[in-house]
Amino acid sequence: TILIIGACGQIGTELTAKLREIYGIDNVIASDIRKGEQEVFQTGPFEVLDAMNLEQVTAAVEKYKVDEVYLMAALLSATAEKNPAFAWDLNMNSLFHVLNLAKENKIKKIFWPSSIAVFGPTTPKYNTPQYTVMEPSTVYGISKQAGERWCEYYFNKFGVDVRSIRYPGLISWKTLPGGGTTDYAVDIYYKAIEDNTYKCFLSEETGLPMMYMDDAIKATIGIMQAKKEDVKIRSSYNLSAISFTPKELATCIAEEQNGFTISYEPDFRQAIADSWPSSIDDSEARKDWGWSHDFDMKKMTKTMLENLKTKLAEI
Ligand code: VAH
Repeated sequence: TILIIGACGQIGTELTAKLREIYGIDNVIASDIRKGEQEVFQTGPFEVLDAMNLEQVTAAVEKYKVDEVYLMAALLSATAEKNPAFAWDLNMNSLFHVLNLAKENKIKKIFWPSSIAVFGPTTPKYNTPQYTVMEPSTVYGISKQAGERWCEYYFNKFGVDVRSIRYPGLISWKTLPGGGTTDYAVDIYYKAIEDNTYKCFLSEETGLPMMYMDDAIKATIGIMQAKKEDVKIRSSYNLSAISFTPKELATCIAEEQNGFTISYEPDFRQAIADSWPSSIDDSEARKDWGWSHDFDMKKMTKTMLENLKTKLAEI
């Protein structure tokens, strides 16, 4: 069976649905610090557990005879800046618990998400390579860089089969994101439908690597289904799909949404965004385990607006 820790988050919600589609509802156990209201959690096994509590995680692994764990619980970049100590504790202790369960052969395989946040202001900003200078300047980025080092260490020293990808900013309509810097690219679609205008908390030329959620879910399951020997990088793979600035995204939305306008009021998240790359080279993932993305900015924009119009009409 599969256990998803942090199942109620922006990625976890869609990951739960997709994994249950593939492996069957009863083979995919959702868990989070509290039960989510979304439809996907009303059917199928759900465990309320604290990802930092080893006893609770171990109990769930034993109760459901878990083989694979997707550890999706974490504080993201903006929130982590406001709670550095808690962010470090949650992001790292949850990882150690799962790595140690695998080291003790209580689970067989782990997915752990890293992020483009592992890169910092001294990293080459365009087409950032897989191997490069990484001096992350955010608490979240520091925790993800440290986590990558531990994943590679547990693979090399104890043969733990942990697999990881560096997510770019993720855009989806099913579940709101939680405390990220790239979340402007989700907010903008809601505001386009509600107000036909958006006040952006990043400046107009802030280029960032982004991806539609369906592509992120495809990559997550793709790397977990890859043959073990094909997963050659055991820190974390660069992953990329599209890169754009708020201005480019607003222009794309205005083509679908007549009269849409944007204004810019950068806040504390501007400094976080400025420390990250604008575009990523993910050729290693494409070479090693056949990664490819499906959504470009136009297709994502049409899909987001179409689905959000329906979702917001229901409220
Ligand atoms: C954040 N969406 O903004 C997350 C992600 C690359 C960005 O880590 O913190």
